[in-house]
Amino acid sequence: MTYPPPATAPADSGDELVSQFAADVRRHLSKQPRQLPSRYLYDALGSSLFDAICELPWYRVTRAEMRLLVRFAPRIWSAVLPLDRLIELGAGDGRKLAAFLSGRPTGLAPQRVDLVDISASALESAARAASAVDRTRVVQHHATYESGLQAASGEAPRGRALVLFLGSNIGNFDPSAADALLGDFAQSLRPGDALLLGADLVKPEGELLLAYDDPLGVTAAFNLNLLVRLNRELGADIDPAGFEHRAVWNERRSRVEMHLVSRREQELRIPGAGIALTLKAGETIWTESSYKYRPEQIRGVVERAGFTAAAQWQDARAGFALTLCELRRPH
Ligand code: AVJ
Repeated sequence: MTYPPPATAPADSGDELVSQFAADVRRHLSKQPRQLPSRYLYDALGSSLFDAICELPWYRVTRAEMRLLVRFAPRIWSAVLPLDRLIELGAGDGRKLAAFLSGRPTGLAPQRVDLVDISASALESAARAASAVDRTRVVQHHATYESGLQAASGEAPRGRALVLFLGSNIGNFDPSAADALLGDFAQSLRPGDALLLGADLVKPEGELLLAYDDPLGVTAAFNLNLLVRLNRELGADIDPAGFEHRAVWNERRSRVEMHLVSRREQELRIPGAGIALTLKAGETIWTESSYKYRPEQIRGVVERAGFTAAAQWQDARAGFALTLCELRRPH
């Protein structure tokens, strides 16, 4: 059941991102199957839990990408120099940015680093990592990828820019949304600008399930925390113990899905979003998709958006690829 939003907005609705949260929760929880957008997993606790996930032996994305960045940073820098702007979308804790920056030729630094993240706590730590670079101005954008990139790329200096879109963050977008997102990047950039894209590759199901349903339960906590956030920010009263974390490999769609499974029939009242709904026992809320790519599919998605894939490096052990792209001239 859906009824109009409350006349009195939630306490912290001065923040535009909070009312966006309410609107998204209302819309996505009313869908069938029920959903919640994965970007809301990253409140302060969610960001910390994600950082913990990156330390788990079963979640190899971050370490694989780090190895590639350390190894190939000098080559990437020499391909993109001279560079005025470095823009990172979804900067996270800033460790990858720091590794990439420390691989640059001595004495050379972009004039400006722009960090875009929907997590305020992640932005703070990424900004600390970037501030170690002398004479570089660090600008933070507490925003979504698209609006953050648009804000960042509109500002001076406007020489060549490199966008970092790492961590397989692209995996959260379904194929048409990934095309639209990269098309959006192309719109905000200019010919000659570069994009470094990190994407997790298809691998055996057993490995994928351990990565998304780890034996320590950290990923379960990360997923269940979304319910805790509904309680805190939208005045809900949900018992997280009434739900179970579930990860499934959807082979046909090439994605790992995370779901929250209701352990019993229960009513969810979310006053800040103006909704109340009844979940059946076993009914799920779909909270995330992590698409896994084949190397040639990565090249396909960037090429369709107007980029040329100039180089691709793979970590065969963990199944991860970094692809360096350049925006083509329109013809
Ligand atoms: C940060 C979106 C790339 O999908 O692998 C980790 C998030 N979810 N474990 C991913 C995540 C569950 C992660 N991304």
